[in-house]
Amino acid sequence: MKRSSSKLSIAGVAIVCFLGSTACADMTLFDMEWGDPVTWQWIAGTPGVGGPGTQSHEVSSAQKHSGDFSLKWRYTFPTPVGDIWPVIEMTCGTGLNDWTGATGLGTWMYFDLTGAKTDWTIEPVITNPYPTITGLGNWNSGADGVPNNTWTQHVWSLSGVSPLAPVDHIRWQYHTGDGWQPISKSNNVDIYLDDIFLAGLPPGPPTTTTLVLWDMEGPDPATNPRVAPPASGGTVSTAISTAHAITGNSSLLWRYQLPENPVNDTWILITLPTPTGKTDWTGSLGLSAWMYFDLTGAKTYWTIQPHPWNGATRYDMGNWNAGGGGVPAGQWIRHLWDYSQAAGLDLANVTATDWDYHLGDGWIPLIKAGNIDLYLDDIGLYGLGGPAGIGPEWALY
Ligand SMILES: [Ca+2]
Ligand SMILES: [Ca+2]
Repeated sequence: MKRSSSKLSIAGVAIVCFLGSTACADMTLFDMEWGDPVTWQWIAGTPGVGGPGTQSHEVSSAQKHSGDFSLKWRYTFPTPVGDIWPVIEMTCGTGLNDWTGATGLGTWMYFDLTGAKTDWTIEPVITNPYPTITGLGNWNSGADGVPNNTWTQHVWSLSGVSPLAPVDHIRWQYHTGDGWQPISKSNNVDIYLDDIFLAGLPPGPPTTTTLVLWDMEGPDPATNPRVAPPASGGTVSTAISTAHAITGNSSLLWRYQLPENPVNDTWILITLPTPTGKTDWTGSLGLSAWMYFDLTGAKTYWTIQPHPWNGATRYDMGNWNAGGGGVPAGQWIRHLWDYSQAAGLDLANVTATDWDYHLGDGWIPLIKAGNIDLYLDDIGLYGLGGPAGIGPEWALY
């Protein structure tokens, strides 16, 4: 499935001021007017009381804090439930991943709990590379006396949270029931989010940009796909594919055909030569890559790690562990690597980048046969000053 082409342009960025503010110092990351920035998943629930239910989401006009739309998150109960303690979670990109200078992360929320009797808590968790995961604290509506069915704003402090650049994802965790007041309704509980914003930033568009080196719209740029010993064998191939794309029509499919079932702890790599004329990476802060892991039927952890080359030297930019970060397969994920672990890398002449991909990784073996597919798209340099024609980083969403 191709990712929707919803993009947030500079013209679409809203600067929101609130009562009492003397300066316009909040920046909206998501106004939900332009498409769905969110991927959603269950992370936990309490089975046995009517089952775990289901959740869904859509951009909706039913309730909105600004404009015409908000993001509606529906939790459907199969039957009336007693004291259930579901934890549901959604993940979205950050829109703008350089949060330097921001003092808080805020959102507007509307809880349609008509017919329900419950408290609810919500907590954003932000992730940085490597990954660093920081919970910003639960906010409990009951304790704060906030009624349902009204738009409510809350700001979580970013004081002491570091680093604030880059921040690549926000996970929103929502608890209800929570042992205080059980949910006493059947059918749906609807949560609306709108105008997720950073507080404390000066107004104006960000300057951080991404220069895409590989958009995977042309010939396959990968060379030397191979399984490195002592892996369990199998074959690795690459091809340009139209099955998934974050932008344009295609991405790079990196296929690992498993030799047997199961396979334990293997790693493979591909090499992407730096495009001609773009070997000077001076001024960038790191590498950005979009990844889509099709691990359908597999149970595994996986890590990915870029290694830029210059001269005859291969540099290490650090593992990113998707399993440890709780990132699911079957969706586009963006990750940023900065150069802090690539000591000595000469950014003026980067000739290629190896991409190591570990599967299983000693923790949980693969339990499927057939193919493991990884799609890569829009690999580039982030943090550049913004050469003409290169869009703002949040335009990727
Ligand atoms: Ca809106
Ligand atoms: Ca593409």
